[in-house]
Amino acid sequence: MMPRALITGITGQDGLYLGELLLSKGYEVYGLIRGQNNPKRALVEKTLPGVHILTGDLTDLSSLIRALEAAKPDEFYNLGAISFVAYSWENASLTTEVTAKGVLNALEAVRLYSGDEPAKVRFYQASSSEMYGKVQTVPQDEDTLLWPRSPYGVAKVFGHYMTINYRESYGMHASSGVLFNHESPRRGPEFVTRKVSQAVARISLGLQKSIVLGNLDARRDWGFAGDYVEAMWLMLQQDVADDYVISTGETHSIKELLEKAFAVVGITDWEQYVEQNPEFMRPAEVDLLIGSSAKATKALGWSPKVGFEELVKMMVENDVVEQKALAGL
Ligand code: NDP
Ligand code: GDR
Repeated sequence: MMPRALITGITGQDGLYLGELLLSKGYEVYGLIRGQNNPKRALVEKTLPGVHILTGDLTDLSSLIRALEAAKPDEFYNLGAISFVAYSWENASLTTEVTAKGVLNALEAVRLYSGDEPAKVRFYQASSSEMYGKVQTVPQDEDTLLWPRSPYGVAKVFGHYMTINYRESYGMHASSGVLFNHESPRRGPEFVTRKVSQAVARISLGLQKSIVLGNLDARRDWGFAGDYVEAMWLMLQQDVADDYVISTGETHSIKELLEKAFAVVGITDWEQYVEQNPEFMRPAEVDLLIGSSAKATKALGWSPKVGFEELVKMMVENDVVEQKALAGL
């Protein structure tokens, strides 16, 4: 029998990579899409041939139960969220409904669907390094104190502990991946890596003069999304559910990101193309993220394959091709 998986957030960066991974492993893949006429549906169907689309929303418990009844999954990957940290201050209540309470709805739907077999559906929760916020130790691992700094981070902490609580209360096979930033050519353009790779491509083609950013000193542990979805899958293949940090163990500032990205198109004096505007500064910043994935390496045999420079090169080169085509060059 083919294994079956249900993915929320399938239209997002990780949903597409995870869908590809699971299809390549012979899974029957079901994806939850929200909205009456989601513009990304065509992209999902093109990228994931054979995927089954179900409609529903994390804020609507009954839609999740119906999706479970239709998909009858062995594995449930909860990737859906309002995921843009900056937006979460402007829409804190909505972020809480989706990114926090949505996790409770997903867990509750799986619990109700599973009846007297609590571990029937293996559950993955997309937790985040944003939960560390005002970091207390370096590097951050599974035991580091959580001190979130944004409504998004607070919502993720709720989802994280609720996942642990359902595992401990009901015996569900529920795992959390505490994933550090991961990027790709599929990353949304609002996130800093893609904003930079698109701007660098356009500047090199003479289509744009400069890029306007916020804090250039923040440091992130950036990996490749394609590597990170492998870790999600590995977590659900374990006999016992657990929580794992997934990271590269390297940290780089936004300035270093700019330097490497401009270097891909042969520009070394990158400072002259960069402006700063308070509009892109956050009310509270996460200054330094660097993770330790020693537990995942030991227990799951996982380690990242793509390094920082290779990732930046992949994204800039992709955007040069994409921006050229868009501009008809
Ligand atoms: P994206 O922002 O690319 O995708 C988010 C997905 O959530 C989209 O498919 C979106 O659908 C869906 N979604 C939004 N609101 C709802 C809702 N009300 N009901 C159902 N689905 C909804 O995120 P990523 O792919 O980058 O990340 C995947 C998950 O991992 C997220 O939970 C994110 O918070 C978390 N995460 C991401 C990290 C990263 O660096 N990428 C690091 C750590 C955690 P739609 O297209 O309709 O908007
Ligand atoms: P982050 O990613 O908040 O870490 O959350 P983002 O790329 O938005 O910001 C990273 C850092 O860059 C600084 N920055 C800017 N960021 C954006 N978006 N735009 C700018 O113009 C800009 N200038 C500077 C930010 O201040 C920040 O320090 C991502 C999301 O995918 C979350 O969902 C996920 O949980 C975490 O990664 C891990």
